[in-house]
Amino acid sequence: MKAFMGSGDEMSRLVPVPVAGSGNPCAVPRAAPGSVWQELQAADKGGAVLCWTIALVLGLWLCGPADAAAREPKPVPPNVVVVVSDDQRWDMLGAAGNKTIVTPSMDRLARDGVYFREATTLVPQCAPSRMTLLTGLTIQQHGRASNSARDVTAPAVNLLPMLPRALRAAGYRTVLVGKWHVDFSPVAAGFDDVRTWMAPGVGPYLKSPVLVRGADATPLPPAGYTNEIFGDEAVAFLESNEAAAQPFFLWVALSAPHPPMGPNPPDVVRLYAGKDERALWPPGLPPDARPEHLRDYCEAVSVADRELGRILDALDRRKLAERTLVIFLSDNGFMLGSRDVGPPSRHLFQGKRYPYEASVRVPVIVRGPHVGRGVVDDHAVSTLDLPPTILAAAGVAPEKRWNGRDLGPLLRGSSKAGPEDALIELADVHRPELGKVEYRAVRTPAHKLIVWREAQGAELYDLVADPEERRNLFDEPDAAATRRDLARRLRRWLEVTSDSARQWRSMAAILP
Ligand SMILES: [Ca+2]
Repeated sequence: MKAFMGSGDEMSRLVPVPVAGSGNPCAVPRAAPGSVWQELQAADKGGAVLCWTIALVLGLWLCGPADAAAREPKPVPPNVVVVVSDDQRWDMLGAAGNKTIVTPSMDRLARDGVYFREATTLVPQCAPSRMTLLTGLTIQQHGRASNSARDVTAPAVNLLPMLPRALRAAGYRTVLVGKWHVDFSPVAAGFDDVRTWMAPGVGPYLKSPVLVRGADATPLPPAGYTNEIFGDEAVAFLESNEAAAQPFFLWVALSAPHPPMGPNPPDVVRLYAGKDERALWPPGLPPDARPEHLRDYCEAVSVADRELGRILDALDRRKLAERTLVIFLSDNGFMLGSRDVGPPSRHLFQGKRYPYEASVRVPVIVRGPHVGRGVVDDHAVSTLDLPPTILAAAGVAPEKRWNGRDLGPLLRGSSKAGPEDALIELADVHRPELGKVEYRAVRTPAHKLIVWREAQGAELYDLVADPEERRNLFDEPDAAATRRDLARRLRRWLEVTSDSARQWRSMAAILP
């Protein structure tokens, strides 16, 4: 499948507009280094920038240079809304070709933005994945290698880069709603407006006793559907005067479709009532999988979709959509009973943690100003790329220690080149009852190389010919060139991230 990139027509619509309150003819948008504005101005010298240059010359002539400088408005950076669903597989999405799942809002976002069809999470587990989204770092860099692992040698929170903190320093109002699941307070991460949230990684879907409010985590009385309450909070913020007063970063972390997957509102339950269980199977789930609670899972995905839809509607109603970057993603996928991994306990049988497609591929969709519309992109995009992408869109220089890639040129269609491979990793070794799961993997849209720490072995898959990853090609002579290429890519990731996995015995036997 070939990527479809933004057309020239789309780019021609990307004309800088005067910022609010800039009726002054002396006013010229000022581009921050490396910002969207700067690139647009560079790319569009014959159009809007020329108009503004003429206005500037006239303005300087009319007002005088000192007056012009004094009145020069700052460009308004885009608002940023990040909506995170929880444990949503890549194929539990209409835009991914799933004809049964009801996800009109996610599909609408894909139609109006860029859908990264080959996106993967850096780390397929809730807490470390969220740490990566917040810090822009790999698991060894931020110290949260799994849900249960807290590296005591990890840097203190205030020494870690934090996306909300960087945006707050750039003048953003930073607003948290929803599931948190990391060890420190949202305030320490840089959120200055902490609304309804839940500290643990899991909680009831109805009348939850673990919802709290504010930086001091004031307990809320159990009431209503958890994800509706999160949606209510997000919409209330968007409807408030605060949302219009300054650029904002709104992080909405839904708890759906993570177990317990229900109970769900009756109108959502009706979406799948009477449908044959087999009809609910997502396209990537192999025929020999043994999914449990598939109907609940479908409902819970639609619950997440509905809250996303309410947020998109609120942006439209408040006329904020034109200047808001919306990023929708899931923190990790879900095995959903495939591969028979682990002992057949329900938790592990259903779970994530593993470096296989069901667990690591996630929906990632971006919509916003200057972003292409209806674009399906097949680059090897990672959740690790989102923090630098967001900061660059805000006109803020990304952290030097970040290894994620700015997806801005891909989003704007100004470059057809993009990430060719993605790192995938986990070190979940602190729960002996679940077995040690520790690996590094590198994935291109065509192949994946997995190196396990304990098993002294490796797996190599052709994801195009064998999307269910059933035939390990690692020892196949015909796959030698592919194996070398993937090993070279993995070595590069381990080097640039200073990963001690380079010293694993299993790794040393494989790396070039
Ligand atoms: Ca999760």
